[in-house]
Amino acid sequence: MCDTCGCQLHDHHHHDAKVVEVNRSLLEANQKQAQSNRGHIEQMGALAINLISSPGSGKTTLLERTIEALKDTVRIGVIEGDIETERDADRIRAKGVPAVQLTTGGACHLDAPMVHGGLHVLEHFAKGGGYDLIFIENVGNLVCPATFDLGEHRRVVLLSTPEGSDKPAKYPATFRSADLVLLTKTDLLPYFDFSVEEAVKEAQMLKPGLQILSLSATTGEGFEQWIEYLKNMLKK
Ligand SMILES: Nc1nc2c(ncn2[C@@H]2O[C@H](COP(=O)(O)OP(=O)(O)OP(=O)(O)O)[C@@H](O)[C@H]2O)c(=O)[nH]1
Ligand SMILES: [Mg+2]
Repeated sequence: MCDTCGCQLHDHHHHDAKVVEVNRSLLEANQKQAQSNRGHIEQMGALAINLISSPGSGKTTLLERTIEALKDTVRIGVIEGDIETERDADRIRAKGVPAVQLTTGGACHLDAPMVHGGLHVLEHFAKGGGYDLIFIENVGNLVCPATFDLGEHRRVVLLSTPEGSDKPAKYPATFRSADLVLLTKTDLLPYFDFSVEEAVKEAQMLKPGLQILSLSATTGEGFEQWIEYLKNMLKK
């Protein structure tokens, strides 16, 4: 494993058994904290979604439109992960929803201890009685976030049409770990060679039965299925 982020590397990178040992215990500690985060979130009366994708696939834009659609009926809180800047949290706050910005200062993913800190800050900003749904937008990266449980209840992976429909098989750990895949920016389908059929086939080859929805956060095409997914999740 990579000793900065814990991602899977080939064995020849690390002959040192100690490195492997340290990474294993890091991941075990992360898993423990993630489990505790899940309990914490449930105590808050909420469920959490971890959003993962490459930089720019549309995670924050998805959240902006989701907030517009749900904010009168669902109490939403957002934890934003980025290497630097407060930009994404500012975009969420502009929609009238509490947002905490976590900056990793270089790390390519969020981990459970960071999210733990974020949850405490989010609790502090709760307006009238807390949250129903907490979104955790991970650092834009299709590799590193896969290994780190943050304490979410659902993991949603986005793949946007300009990125190419061959990506699921190239980033298998991320797509295999998804509960739902969103094929985003469908309004751009006429301009790219993205094949929805290929993307669906590749993702479902990695994880049989994986649920996949297509949408555009710009035009709103397909958005109602996503909103339906969230409403069903909150019902259970
Ligand atoms: N055409 C089109 N553009 C979109 C859509 N969704 C997002 N975008 C654009 O894509 C760009 C990146 O969107 P963001 O929402 O910032 O992407 P992100 O995944 O949050 O990016 P990072 O947080 O940097 O990883 C912006 O210019 C958006 O306006 C969409 O459905 N259609
Ligand atoms: Mg973003």
